[in-house]
Amino acid sequence: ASVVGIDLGNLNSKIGVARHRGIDIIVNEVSNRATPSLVSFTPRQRFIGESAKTAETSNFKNTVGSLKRLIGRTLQDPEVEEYEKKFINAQLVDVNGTIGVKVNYLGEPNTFTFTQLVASYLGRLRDIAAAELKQAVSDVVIAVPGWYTDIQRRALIDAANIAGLNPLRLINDTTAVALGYGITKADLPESADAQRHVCFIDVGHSNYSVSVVGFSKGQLNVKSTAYDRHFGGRDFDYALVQHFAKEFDKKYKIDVMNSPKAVFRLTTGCERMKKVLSANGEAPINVESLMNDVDAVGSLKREEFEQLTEFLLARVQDPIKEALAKAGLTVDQIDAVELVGGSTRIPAIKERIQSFFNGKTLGFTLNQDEAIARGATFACASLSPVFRVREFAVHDIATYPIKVTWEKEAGNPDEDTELTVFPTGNPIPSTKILTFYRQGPFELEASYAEPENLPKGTNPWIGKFTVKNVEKPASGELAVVKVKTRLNLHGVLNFEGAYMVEEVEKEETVTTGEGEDKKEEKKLVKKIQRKGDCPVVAQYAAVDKKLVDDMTEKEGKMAADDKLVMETEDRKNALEEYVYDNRSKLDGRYAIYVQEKEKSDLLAGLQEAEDWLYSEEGEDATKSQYVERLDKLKVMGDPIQLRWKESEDRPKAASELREVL
Ligand code: ATP
Ligand code: MG
Ligand code: K
Repeated sequence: ASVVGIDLGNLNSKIGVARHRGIDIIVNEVSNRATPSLVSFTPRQRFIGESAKTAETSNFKNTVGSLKRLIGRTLQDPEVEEYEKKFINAQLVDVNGTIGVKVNYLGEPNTFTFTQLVASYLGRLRDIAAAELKQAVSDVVIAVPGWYTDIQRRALIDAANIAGLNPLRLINDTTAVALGYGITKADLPESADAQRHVCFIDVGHSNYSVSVVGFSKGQLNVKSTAYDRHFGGRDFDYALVQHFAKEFDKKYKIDVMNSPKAVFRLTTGCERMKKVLSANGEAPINVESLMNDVDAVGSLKREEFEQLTEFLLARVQDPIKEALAKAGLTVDQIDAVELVGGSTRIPAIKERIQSFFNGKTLGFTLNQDEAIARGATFACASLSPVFRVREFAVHDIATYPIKVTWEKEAGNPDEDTELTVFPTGNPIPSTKILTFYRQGPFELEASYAEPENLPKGTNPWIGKFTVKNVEKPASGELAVVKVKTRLNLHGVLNFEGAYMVEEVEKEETVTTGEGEDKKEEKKLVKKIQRKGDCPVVAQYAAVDKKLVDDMTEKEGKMAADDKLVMETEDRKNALEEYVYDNRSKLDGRYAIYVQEKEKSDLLAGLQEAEDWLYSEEGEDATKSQYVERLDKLKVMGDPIQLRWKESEDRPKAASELREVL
């Protein structure tokens, strides 16, 4: 089995693998360590990752990003309208109550949910990892924002399963960073009472997370987390887009904001400018044929950039303040501050953070772009049975409190009807046993206890649990039913089962007294005894298994189609290459090894193949047609090549022989 960790970023994703010498962040097919988080659809095939990015400008309406933002959401979520829409060029649609896109694929309109899109994308990452490891990839740990809700986590697990992956854990982004930090530190305090407190700050493309973590030897304890879910590099880019749209409207009389394509082009230019401004006091922008054939140019000073983005910069300290308050720690009690995520390169962000910490030195000891993937890979290694890593306990906490509610039992008027089973800060994972006194079957519902803190529009309902076959005991009292609930390693809530118990009196041997007074006595003691499991039915706010199976089948078919398109392309290229290669060599290096008749036959064959390749039929033929044509030419051409090759090798062999003599 392989060990793989994925940082599913909104802009780019990174993949880590564990090998016996350590953890490596691996490169994709064009040798990049980060792979664009994009899926695109064309009349012929899908492009995913790097190839989707390459084709984005010409196919931007059928290129879909924001994958991690929209999985598990609905089209009606007010946040989609308010924050997400402006970053998406594809048409958003509702698909059976979840959000999806409508794109042109294979010449027809098609809809896909974001679960499917993420599955397609994870499939690409899986292939990149498999190519690097030269083995099939299944076990993974995927990093997610700590603010992901139950339904987002379930959707991501579905997506991973659709891609044939087995997520051992969804790990919260900053927890992954903390794990990567802690596991390599040799000097952590021995005692858990003298923990080292580190504040981790991740500002990425779309979101901003803070966590305060206590470290001691062999363990980390997440103390608190805080988020700004709508704060990241893309918001800075968009502020620049709005600024230059106005400027270019004045300067060139073009209405950029009303042309999605122009906004897309301008965004690319603005992101570049933003990065240049991190290292320079002033930067140019230059967008060729922005719209109406206008080549737009401009420039901006860093101070102006900071003024334009003050509405964002003013929010930088808030999550840090909140995280410290929740952890009950002051700035002075924080031993180190570690920054990760691409947007912590913005000088003004660094300054605001630094000033919050009264000038404390900010740490960049972690690889800013790769720390999450690295940590996720460590987590996968420690969960994997095939890998031995140093023991390092990760004590993470729940972000949102979860309550369980039920109807009052008729025979028990004083009974409460709800309980916050997993409060904020509850450890993850965690199992709790609830006790109910019932005279018959009953239902429980789980939901988030503070819906106002969830991403806006999230349905707080998590699931329903029906406990059947509950009967009053012969004694006439209420049955005592225990229900097992678990917040698992993914941060997902499950009802795991129910069983009845009864109180019985049992004879037990009890030891009393000490020394000479020591006596053994038989006594009747009351004991709780398990009576047997109740049949149960659990239902969650997730797509049902049948739909996941359908999506798995569809993904498998699309992946197979893509593979066939690529192989067809490959065989077409091979045929073309054979034609050109042999034609030029027949007059060159093969000339003395070929007879006149052979040569003219082969040349005729090559010509015929070339004509066919450029005909309508040959332009777009099947893989087997290209293979067949190539094989036919090889029957004529390969013997000639062989003769040449043999005579090339012969003198070499002779000279080698001479040397030996
Ligand atoms: P998210 O964490 O929101 O899912 P992500 O993980 O893909 O997104 P990162 O890779 O951490 O995001 O960061 C990407 C962001 O960092 C982009 O907005 C990018 O423009 C920005 N960025 C990268 N380098 C610089 C730089 N030198 N100056 C300013 N911003 C930068
Ligand atoms: Mg990130
Ligand atoms: K292990």
